[in-house]
Amino acid sequence: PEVPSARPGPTAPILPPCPDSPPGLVGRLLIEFTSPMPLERVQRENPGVLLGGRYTPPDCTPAQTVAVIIPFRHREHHLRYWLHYLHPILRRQRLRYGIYVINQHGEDTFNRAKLLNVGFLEALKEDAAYDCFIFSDVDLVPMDDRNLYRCGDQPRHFAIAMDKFGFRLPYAGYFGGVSGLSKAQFLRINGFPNEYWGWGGEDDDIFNRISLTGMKISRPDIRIGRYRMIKHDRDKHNEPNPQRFTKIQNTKLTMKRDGIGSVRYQVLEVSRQPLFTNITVDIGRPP
Ligand code: UDH
Ligand code: NGS
Repeated sequence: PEVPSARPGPTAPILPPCPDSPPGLVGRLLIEFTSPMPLERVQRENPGVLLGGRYTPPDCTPAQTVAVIIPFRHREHHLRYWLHYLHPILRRQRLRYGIYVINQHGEDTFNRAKLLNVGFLEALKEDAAYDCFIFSDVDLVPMDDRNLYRCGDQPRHFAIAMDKFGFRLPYAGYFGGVSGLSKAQFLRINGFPNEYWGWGGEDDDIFNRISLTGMKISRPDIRIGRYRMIKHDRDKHNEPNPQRFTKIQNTKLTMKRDGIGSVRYQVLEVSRQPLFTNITVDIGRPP
């Protein structure tokens, strides 16, 4: 018979550190966006995910706490596919994580990078333990679960082989789609620019910030960093920004004043859904 321990046990079990290479990954995945994806189904299939889209592995202690930040407006059906595919992947990767959808209020011009800055600050308000930030477009799903959504000693670019680019980088300095920075790396570049209204260039500005601060981008193997993008038409109120080409020439000057230290916004609603936290925010409009 079991002999009860003489000493009082700890309140929570002490779990071993999560392994560097998680067991139980499956590798290449079949990703498709054909049949509709009801949220109720995604919820049913992810019972381990806690309110607000939080998850902690039951069997080990992760080294990092990862906030996944998604810039968002009017893409509900993309979000359902994203949640359907990503929750099981992140779980198999043995991550402690939370999902933050940063929803731009109103119909003024979209501003992806500013929403990502908001996500960084608001995730930290939810949980000061976040030390790794993964910034993901809502329409990008990894095709291989060995593409681990965690941070390293350099900023990481995950979406390096997208189907729409023939599974290659479109250009050497491409940093769009899905990227990850530790809290320290993010603060070192003063976060992301707030002044790119409309489509294009903000990811190149972030690339410049990283290079200018002497960091190097880390990328997975090209056979592993594969992505499917959900096909869509150009959104309303996110037209190509005609100023983007001149702006990316000036990152060195602008990054000191424009970034996480200067972001102004107003949170309108924080709503903890079963599979994600939805933060609706007024980020203003272009000057
Ligand atoms: N996003 C929204 N809502 C918008 C605009 C952008 O949620 O109205 C978010 C979303 O996470 C998206 C990301 O910002 O994945 C990047 O924006 P994007 O998807 O517009 O950028 P992308 O380069 O598409 O993927 C540009 C238009 C391509 C039109 C191609 C027509 N065949
Ligand atoms: C570059 C854009 C990036 C964009 C990339 C891929 O030209 O912001 O194309 O775009 N830079 C500028 O416009 C300065 S895509 O083919 O995904 O629409 O991410």
